[in-house]
Amino acid sequence: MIKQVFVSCLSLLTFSLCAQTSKSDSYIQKPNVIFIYADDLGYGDLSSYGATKIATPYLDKLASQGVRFTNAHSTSATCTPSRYALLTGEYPWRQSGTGILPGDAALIIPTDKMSLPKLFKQAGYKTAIVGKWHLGLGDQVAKNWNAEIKPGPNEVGFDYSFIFPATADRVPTVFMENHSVVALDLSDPIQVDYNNKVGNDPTGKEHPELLKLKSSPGQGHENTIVNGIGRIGYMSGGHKARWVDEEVSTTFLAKAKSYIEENRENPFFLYFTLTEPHVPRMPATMFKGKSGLGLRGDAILQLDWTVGEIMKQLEYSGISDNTMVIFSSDNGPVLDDGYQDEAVTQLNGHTPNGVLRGGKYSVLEAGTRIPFILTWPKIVQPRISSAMISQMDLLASFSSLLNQSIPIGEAPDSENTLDAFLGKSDKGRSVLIEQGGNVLGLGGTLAIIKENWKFIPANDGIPYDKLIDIETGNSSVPQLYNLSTDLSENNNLAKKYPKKVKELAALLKKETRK
Ligand code: NG6
Ligand code: CA
Repeated sequence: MIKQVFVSCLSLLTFSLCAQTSKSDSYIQKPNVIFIYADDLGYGDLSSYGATKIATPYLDKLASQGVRFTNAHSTSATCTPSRYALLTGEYPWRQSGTGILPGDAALIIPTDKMSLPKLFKQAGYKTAIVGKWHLGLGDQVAKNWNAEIKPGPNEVGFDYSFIFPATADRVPTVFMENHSVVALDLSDPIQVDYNNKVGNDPTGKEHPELLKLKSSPGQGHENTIVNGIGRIGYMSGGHKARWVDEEVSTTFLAKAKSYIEENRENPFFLYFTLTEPHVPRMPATMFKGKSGLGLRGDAILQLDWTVGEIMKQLEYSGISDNTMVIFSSDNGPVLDDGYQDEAVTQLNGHTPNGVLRGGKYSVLEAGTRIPFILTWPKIVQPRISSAMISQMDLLASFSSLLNQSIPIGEAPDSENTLDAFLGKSDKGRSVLIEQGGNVLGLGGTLAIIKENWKFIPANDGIPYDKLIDIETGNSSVPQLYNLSTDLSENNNLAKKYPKKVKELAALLKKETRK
């Protein structure tokens, strides 16, 4: 097709056809980009990553059409810091206040900071976020939810936003379109408070008999009840605006699909951030009971189906060939993260971690080594890659693909590993720092990986969190693992290789001081 246009351009020598040629060429270089972000999906949760107790056919198909990475990382073992790094190209632990945010937090990304969506805008793209945000809104905690709230995702670089503010288990349980709550009713104003009860809505603590999903003892989630589920934080009002959990994912899907169709003629970047399988797991009724693994498994089936629907939409809009779809997760898996949803009792032998040790909140590999699939039918050949890549590197890599410069001092930790992302090279980054966390939202231990050697410094954190049944990776002695032969981090080689320990300890110090 392009060749044909080029030939007729030569023969006719008309300016308009020549212009068309260059437009087609540049369009090839400007794929639409959809980044699909799952929430708490583990390295072993997809059948394309070895799961045998659950089938994820749509994601498996995606994996078979592009590069499936086995050594891909989020920066952190919890949500807010991983998302901060993805969007800014900066390790989150360089800034304070980047731990798990409450639902009323102020925006933590300065609006004058370079960001992934701003890079796309600079390159002439339309940009949108549809889904979970969890990076704060407005310039202070106290805010009027019944008026416009700024700054937020739009000021960080998204032309269009349709989000929920924090997590599915935190108030306010409402959608926001650009600066306003959807279905706002000024006669029933919304109030949010994370310290004191507001309004008369029952709480999970006072009225556990009203819950359709029971909270786990000792794990919070017993404040305001919305849709039969106790949440973290209190809210009152906004009864028409409150979401129904079973509809959250399909609402996001509908928005994403229409955004794709409306923008099929121009390059766009869509940051599509789904909530599955984060708690509370309450998928659409058509998925309930379908996986045989309880609601967590059902939520994964819903996630898989949603990805399939996006792929169908791309076909329908006629843009699948030149659309890059990236699928990943913000941190590793957890079973009981605050609700008794049978994730533990109906696990049925499923291993959300795959062969990895640890899980969400952990500095061991299962905390931050996550599924990562990249497809771009026109350009990328299917394969499996073991290159070490980080979500944080997308910013510098897209700046290279799109020929855009990043201002000096911005995105300081983002490395251009474009060839690795496109499956053309096995060389990703050579050094990576991983950040653990904990349920209180505080930044956790930092570990460093260099050429498959991983070092975790001695620290005084708890080694095992019994509430969530996860090994944190903390230990009072230094740990050294050779990931090329011991991906499960079973053999601590620190005593055997003191020189390696010294080298990596020094490198970690140097990198964190930068
Ligand atoms: C923790 C919550 C957990 C989950 C997590 C955020 C408790 C005890 N646990 O504080 O349920 O909401 O925050 O998850 O409150 S994340 O994936 O968004 O980081
Ligand atoms: Ca998460």
